Amino acid sequence: MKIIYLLLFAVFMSSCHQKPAQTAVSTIELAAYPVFSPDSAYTFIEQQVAFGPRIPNTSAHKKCAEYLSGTLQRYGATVILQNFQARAFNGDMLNGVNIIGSYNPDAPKRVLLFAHWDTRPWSDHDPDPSNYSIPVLGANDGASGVGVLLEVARQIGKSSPSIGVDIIFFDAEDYGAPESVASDDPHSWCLGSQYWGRNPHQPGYKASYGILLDMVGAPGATFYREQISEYFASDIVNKVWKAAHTLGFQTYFRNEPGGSITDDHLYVNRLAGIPSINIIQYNPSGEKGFGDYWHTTNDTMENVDRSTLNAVGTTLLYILYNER
Ligand code: AHN
Ligand code: ZN
Repeated sequence: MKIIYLLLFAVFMSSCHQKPAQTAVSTIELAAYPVFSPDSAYTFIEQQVAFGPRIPNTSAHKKCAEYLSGTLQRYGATVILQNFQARAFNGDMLNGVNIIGSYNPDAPKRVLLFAHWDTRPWSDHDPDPSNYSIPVLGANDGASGVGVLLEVARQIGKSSPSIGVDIIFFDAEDYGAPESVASDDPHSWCLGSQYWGRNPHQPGYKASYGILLDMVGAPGATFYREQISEYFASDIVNKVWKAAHTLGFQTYFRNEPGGSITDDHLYVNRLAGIPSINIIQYNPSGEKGFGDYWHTTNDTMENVDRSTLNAVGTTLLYILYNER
């Protein structure tokens, strides 16, 4: 009886849901999961970039925050805005906002998905040094992770997985000290996640695990097993890379060690104690580890690829809808 129901469910859902080619027996074990739309994710990235650079204390930043919280709300999330102030390495006082959207708020088992939404005020890795003072547009560095998560939110809003999901867009990740600054402090980055780690939006907030997306939009991006992720949450790295390979995305997800990258997941691990990983474009043997356009004036829409967005987004949906 139960089996028949599940098989009928599978046939019924097949019009709008993906299912891997499987036998009837494993059909019963694998949940249907929504089809990720890379076009939709791409549009969410375009809409962020259209505001211009999203630098704390600017009007584009404020408008984009409203766009992000409004979009999460429109897709059925319960939204909390966490305003904070943080002092940057150069003395600037930043007015930041972490944007938090929750689904199934009462479900005990939760997965946390996160990305940074701010963009870097300086193109300090531009090949032309005279571009240093130009802000990064952040199509890849910032908007891509958020765009994939907005599309995940849109899908959850239509039909939720059985677990709870929290999505956090962290602010002030990319205001860190350039390498040229003597006090090149790793803690000068990730100010929003550091604030949230010390002041969670709910006291004692916990999730089973967390996944950070950072720079998930470049054509031909490679995601290696990042070392901070490996240290705190190797089982989650295994789970995600195994899912990606099952889905055929092994050209993106490389089963080899990557670099150790200070990023928002470090503080979610250390301060909030939630085992978290980073899916980040970083090639440990490449001359430019984060890609040619990282922290340059060329981090623009022309260098965002729907296939990369699709590999990451489809992998996330597959994982969320197979959790019990
Ligand atoms: C450092 O460069 C120390 N971490 C990289 C974090 C980052 C910056 N992600 C995007 N932009
Ligand atoms: Zn950056």
